[in-house]
Amino acid sequence: MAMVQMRHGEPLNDVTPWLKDIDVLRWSARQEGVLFFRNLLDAEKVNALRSQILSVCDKHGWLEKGTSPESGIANPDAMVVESRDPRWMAFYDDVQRIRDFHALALDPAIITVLEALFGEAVLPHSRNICRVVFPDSASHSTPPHQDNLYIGGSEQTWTVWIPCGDIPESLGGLAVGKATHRLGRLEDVKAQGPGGRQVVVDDDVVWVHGDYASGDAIFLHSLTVHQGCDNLSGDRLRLSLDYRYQPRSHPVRSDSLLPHMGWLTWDEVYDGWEEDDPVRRYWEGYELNVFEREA
Ligand SMILES: O=C(O)CCC(=O)C(=O)O
Repeated sequence: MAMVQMRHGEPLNDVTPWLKDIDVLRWSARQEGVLFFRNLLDAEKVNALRSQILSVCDKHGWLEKGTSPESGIANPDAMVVESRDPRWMAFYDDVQRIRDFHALALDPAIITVLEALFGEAVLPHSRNICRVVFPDSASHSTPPHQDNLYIGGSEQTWTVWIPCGDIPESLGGLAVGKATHRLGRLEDVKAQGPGGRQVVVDDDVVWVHGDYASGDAIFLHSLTVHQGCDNLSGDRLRLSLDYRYQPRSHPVRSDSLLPHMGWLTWDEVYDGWEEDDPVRRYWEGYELNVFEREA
């Protein structure tokens, strides 16, 4: 569905200085359910991953011929949306095989923030997500939702959403409903777009949004409502990443440790990687309380 209208907005507030005062960081996390960090990650590293994902886009014919791949200009004849469309599935399997896509989820800059927030060791879920949004696909923008619906397990799970390249507002970043985690689990209904469900939100929600740059990261509680903004750029692909984390001592649902979508096994994802790559199955060395999803 196209994004819901945002009557009240607030700009992205960089909380990097609060890393020096963990009590303030935790207080803000509890109050607002969202933490935005400008330039938390090495922008060059994020851009290098962006280039790899764009190469996959190019391989699948999604980039306009004769343009620089870095600019991410979409092939106007190739609008594909996230779904079971075989074109999307073939593309997404190739993205899941990118080693640096999984490695970025383990970046020490992210883990350090979350260790401080949780006050204990972190379990990065390995079900890492990449989203590629075509221009003129507003009817399929990610509807407002709470990630807990999809993740289950600990409500103390946080998502880190990362723009993969600069995402000015016109390209459609992420809008986050401030303090909406305090509303608890909201009713959800069927909707178009990734996830296929949306929560019903009041008009008085204050949406935090703005221009994102490569290297930025926004952290949100698993009950914080958020939505993808429409890509109104006219011609560019919007690339972003969603990684999830929880306190390691909390129960984790088994599918949080499987490749996103379940179209590939880990052995298929890891095909061609170094045998001793520490990114492979890193969670298997942890003592975890894993439970199965109810049928
Ligand atoms: O990038 C987007 O459009 C939204 C992604 C998202 O909200 C999610 O994966 O939970």
